[in-house]
Amino acid sequence: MLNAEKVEQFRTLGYLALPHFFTTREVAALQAEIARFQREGRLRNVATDGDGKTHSTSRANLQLIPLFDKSTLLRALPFEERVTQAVGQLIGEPFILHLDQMFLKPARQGTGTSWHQDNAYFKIADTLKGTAMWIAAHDATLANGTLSVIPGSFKEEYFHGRDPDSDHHIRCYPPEERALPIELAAGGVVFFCYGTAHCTGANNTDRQRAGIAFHFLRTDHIPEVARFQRTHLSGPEATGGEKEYGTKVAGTWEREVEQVLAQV
Ligand SMILES: O=C(O)CCC(=O)C(=O)O
Repeated sequence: MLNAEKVEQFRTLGYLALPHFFTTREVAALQAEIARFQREGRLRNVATDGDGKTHSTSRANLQLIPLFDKSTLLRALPFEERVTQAVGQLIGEPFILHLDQMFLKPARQGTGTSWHQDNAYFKIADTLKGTAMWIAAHDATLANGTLSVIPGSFKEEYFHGRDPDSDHHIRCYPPEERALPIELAAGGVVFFCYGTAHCTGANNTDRQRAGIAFHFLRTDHIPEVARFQRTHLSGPEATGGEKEYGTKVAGTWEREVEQVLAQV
């Protein structure tokens, strides 16, 4: 359970960092799945050379979206009680899993995801009713381009245009002097609401770094037009994944972790 102070921080500043949210074993399982995705050639470089079209050969921002259909481990993660409890406290119940994705920054060549507010995509009425949970799958530092947020920026709406450094993203130019980089050991998470401006930076180190992001949205804020996933995680429509995936997913996280680790 999050204490009142933490919930209050999310509501007033639009973000909350929780170090050591996942255990060392859980992190090892996440890293093993990332390695499998890489072996299977599933990641796609979305970085472009300044025209929003030409894929860069010198810089890489490797994206994989969605995740639920490629990994039973990652499909189980958002159902985990630690996650649903925290999300419920931060944005209120009931809520859905809105989308899941991963960004990997290769050593030296890794480039960041530019500044944006997720609500520039989702356009929900109250940006505190949706949150990302960004997981540091590896130690995330200033040197390898960890996540930065602009505290309080959910109260402002920045203009977004096409990002010339990505083949499909949009970006904004917020007041960067207010940026707060968040360094976290692997397994730490940052919750940030749909209005919080955020970005990641270049990876200037000799080791790759990945972030895995799940987005959660209160059901009373689901947009009219059907977009992305809609897996009910709490409330009367939640079936533990049976309705969406045809099998009970809730409660399988620990087993999934052990299964992945047994194969390493
Ligand atoms: O990890 C990244 O590079 C960007 C993540 C992000 O922008 C998001 O989850 O909304």
